[in-house]
Amino acid sequence: MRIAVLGGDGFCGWPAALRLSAIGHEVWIVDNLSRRKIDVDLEIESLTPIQPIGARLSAWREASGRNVRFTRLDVARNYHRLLGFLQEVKPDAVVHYAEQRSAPYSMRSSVEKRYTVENNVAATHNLLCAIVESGLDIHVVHLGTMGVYGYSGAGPIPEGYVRAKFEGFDGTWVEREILSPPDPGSVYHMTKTLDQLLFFFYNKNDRVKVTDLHQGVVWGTNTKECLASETLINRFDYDGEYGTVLNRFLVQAAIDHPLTVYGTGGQTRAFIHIRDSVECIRLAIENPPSDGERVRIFNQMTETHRVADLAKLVARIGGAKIGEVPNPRREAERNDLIVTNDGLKRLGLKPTTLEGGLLEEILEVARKYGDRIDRTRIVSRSYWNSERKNAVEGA
Ligand code: NAD
Ligand code: USQ
Repeated sequence: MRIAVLGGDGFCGWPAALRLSAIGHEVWIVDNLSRRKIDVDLEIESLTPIQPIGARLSAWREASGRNVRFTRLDVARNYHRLLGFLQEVKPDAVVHYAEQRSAPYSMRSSVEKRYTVENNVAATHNLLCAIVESGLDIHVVHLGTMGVYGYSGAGPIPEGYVRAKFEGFDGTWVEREILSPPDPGSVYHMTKTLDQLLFFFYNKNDRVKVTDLHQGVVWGTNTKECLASETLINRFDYDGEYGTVLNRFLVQAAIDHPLTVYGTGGQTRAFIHIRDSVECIRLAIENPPSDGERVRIFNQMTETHRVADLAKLVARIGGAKIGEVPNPRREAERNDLIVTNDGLKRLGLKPTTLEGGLLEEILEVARKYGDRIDRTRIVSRSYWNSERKNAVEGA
């Protein structure tokens, strides 16, 4: 297949682009390199020494004999270039990773809030609009988030839709299957709930084929393809704004920093290893929805864990102390989370779990690049509101 990977220079997109290329698909990466620019602005760097995109692509050519092409464009702002790209390349599928993905970054100030909404919503809308204008039959595989549902609720979280009963305009009771009610916990997560409505409309009106993958927190770093040469190494964020919880704890353990458990660590979240994340993209692309099918939604996660339990596990294997940090986020102190994830398993996903011994491997990566870690950037400086800011700074 011909596949465009929007956001293919990022943490999830880079290994996915390489895997799709390795198994014989023709791959184009589209990226505006905004994530690298944010690192410069925040004065942080990936734990791993990621190489410029040109060097990455040459190394891949050398390692695999395959060509991945690159187009630098801003999906949210360069509409006509995006349309021209689609008309020229005529991809069978577009994997859409090209959004600002950090919840803490999206809550830093009005600047980052507005950037996140403008970037993410415009990127998704431009893509849908350009597909319709091109007249091409392109399957959109979008990376959404488990956070669209909120993190608790009555019973297991379904895959996208719920059967609802509500009072209609004329007072009679109506029963209908609707998108699960959105309950975002940050400006970033809110953009993903807005994306869902865009997909709903363009699917209903223009029959655009969409698979929306509601992904949990991704952990791990490299895939088989990224390990083929050090130049192909994947991004690894550990800082307070972009690092995600399990990868952060492993880096903290590697440098003897107390693990930054927010509040009591009672938050339960859904997780997936980067290798499974990449495999899910392959499964979604190779099994597109049929003509006229509604937006297909899968929960892309393999297990749920409570933050306090993750901290205990990392403390045990990495010999770290557990710290307790006042929570900079406005979120429930404790929640339970049960998630349905049959869709991707039915397509063939074999979940990689925490018991698989992969934590040691990540600790090794963290130790190997330990001299690149800036301890001053571990603590998050993004607060959900002034009450949270005062609670953290007061402590
Ligand atoms: P990332 O920031 O590492 O990668 C995103 C890439 O998109 C970057 O290379 C960035 O430069 C690019 N980009 C952003 N806006 C763009 C635009 N307007 N035009 C062109 N390129 C643009 O993030 P990631 O961790 O790889 O996440 C990828 C996607 O997966 C995101 O949409 C995110 O919401 C979703 N996701 C990530 C996780 C996770 O734990 N990392 C979990 C669930 C969902
Ligand atoms: N947490 C800590 N200590 C830390 C960092 C985080 O206790 O040092 C807690 C947070 O309070 C939160 C949980 O760990 O309760 C998860 O936080 P996270 O930073 O790992 O993940 P989150 O902000 O939710 O965002 C990440 C990705 C995002 C994706 C989302 C999936 O950055 O792109 O959409 O995971 S989900 O969480 O399922 O919504």
